[in-house]
Amino acid sequence: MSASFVTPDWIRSRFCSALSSMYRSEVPLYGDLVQLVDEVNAAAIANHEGFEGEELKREMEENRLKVERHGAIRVGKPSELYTLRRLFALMAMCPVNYYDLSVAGLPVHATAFRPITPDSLTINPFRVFTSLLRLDLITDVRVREIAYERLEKREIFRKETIELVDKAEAQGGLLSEEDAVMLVHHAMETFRWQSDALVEKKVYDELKEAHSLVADVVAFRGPHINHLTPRTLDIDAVQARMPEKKIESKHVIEGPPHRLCPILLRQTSFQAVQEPIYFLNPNPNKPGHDDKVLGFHRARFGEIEQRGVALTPEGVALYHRLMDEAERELARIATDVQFAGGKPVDNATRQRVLQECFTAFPDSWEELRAQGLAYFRYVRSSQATRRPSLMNGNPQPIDMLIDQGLIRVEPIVYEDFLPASAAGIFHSNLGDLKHLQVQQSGPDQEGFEKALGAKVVDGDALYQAQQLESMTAMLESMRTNVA
Ligand code: OOG
Ligand code: NI
Repeated sequence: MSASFVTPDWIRSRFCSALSSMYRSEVPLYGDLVQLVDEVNAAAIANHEGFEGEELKREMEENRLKVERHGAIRVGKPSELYTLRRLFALMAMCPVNYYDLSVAGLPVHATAFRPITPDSLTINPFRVFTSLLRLDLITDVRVREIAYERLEKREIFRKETIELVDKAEAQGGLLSEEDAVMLVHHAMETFRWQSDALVEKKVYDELKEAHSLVADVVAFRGPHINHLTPRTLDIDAVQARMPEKKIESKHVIEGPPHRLCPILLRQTSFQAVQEPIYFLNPNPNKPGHDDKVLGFHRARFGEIEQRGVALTPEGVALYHRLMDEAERELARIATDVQFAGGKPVDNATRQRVLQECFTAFPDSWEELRAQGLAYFRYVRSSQATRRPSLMNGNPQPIDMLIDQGLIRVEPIVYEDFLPASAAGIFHSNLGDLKHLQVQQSGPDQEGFEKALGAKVVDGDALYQAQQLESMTAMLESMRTNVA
């Protein structure tokens, strides 16, 4: 690589850090959450063992633990998604997986732009969960027309951003440091909060009546970043301590329960804050009507995540089976007049029911591996270097080499999202959705990919490849006895 170019990983790190400072100043409560997470992490790290132990120490040393893990935006039209893909590509962020959220009453489908190689993920794992509005799912014809018309006119990217994307593409996807700094600078304009709305108050109310999500996308000049998400080492502790910091937490933690061997992803957030917005004045020239029309909007929040091992399709199937079982039991409890009387079940009850159902999910690394439920990286252990003769010309089953301590097995972290959890996060921050009018016409991955201008990458294939590559490299090093 020419010395005058910076790496896409470098641009991603700079982008993530710019977003982080901007978001802290825009949503001060997010800063309070980060502080709480730091406190909880510091306490947890002292007695953290096993899976995360070594990695954590390394991250502490390299000061990577505090780097945000993801954020989210929602865009309104295909061309916006298309340009985002080109922009994120310069940061080595590829669209991974297709998420259909219409099943949860949300008129959007989504992907997550993220680094896909282990090295890139280690340097900076920042991802952006990106949703595209599906106006075809909105039943109200008038609302649909207003939305098309307003979105048609808006331009969420600065001309300088587009010019730099064009320039990078002409240079094989690379930029000089000076250009990369300017790219991040101009791109921030797309992600920041813009309180001057794109619509009049009457239109906003109409959009919101159809679906709060439509108002959040269509009424604004840009797809304001709606949350950032640091990593916590103890999500249960952060959830429990939010009230102490005067942070109004989401009702329940999403995802699987606490386990010895964490799987997939657990998430929670705080309730979106109310922010002032200024609507277009419908009568700008009329004397006495030139003031801005003040209103309020809730969209932006703070979230935390705790990740575990990536599951194989068999593991994912078992996860869904047990989650369904737990949801049925929780629904039963919620309708039990004596217990909850139709009110949502509290987090403690939810976690207890999940714990009970998940006793059927093996909770040791050995079992998860033996039953093919999770993905692992195979690494040659230091013992293998000392006892090379065991392998010389005499291949042995991998399980035996693991038992003999010649191979170490490390869980591969889940880097993607869970549609049901994402839907829970959306709902918690959109307020009361009693006017749900979303048509159920199923997923539209083809339509999404057309807008994106590319196919989404299959997350599962990435984990599978990582496991296989580690195994091949390890066996090869054993065979040739090159450490
Ligand atoms: C995205 C919600 C999904 C997650 O972590 O699952 C998400 C949104 O509210 O726009 O970020
Ligand atoms: Ni999120």
